[in-house]
Amino acid sequence: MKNLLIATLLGSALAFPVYAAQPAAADTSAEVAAPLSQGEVRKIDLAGQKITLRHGPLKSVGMPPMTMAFGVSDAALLEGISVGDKVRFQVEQQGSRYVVTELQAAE
Ligand SMILES: [Cu+2]
Repeated sequence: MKNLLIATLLGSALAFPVYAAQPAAADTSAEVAAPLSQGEVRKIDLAGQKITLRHGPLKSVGMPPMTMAFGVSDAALLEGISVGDKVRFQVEQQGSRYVVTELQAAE
């Protein structure tokens, strides 16, 4: 009886990682899109590599909705983005600064 129980536990322990690995491998696009926050562009400072966004709640850094300026990790992120655009973005806290690390226009 004990052997049967152990065999069952071992069987399920071995089976789970196999099932878990399949959706994770096939679902990389959803994984990237999920953490993005919603915002609207208020101001773009190309030279200063800054963007002012009116944003919704930012769960990744624990921030309520507001309008504020962010640094941008790469000036190329600002290309093709205009004031008034609705955007999806990702923010990272770097010391006392909040930096946009991902930015894309939202429909
Ligand atoms: Cu904010």
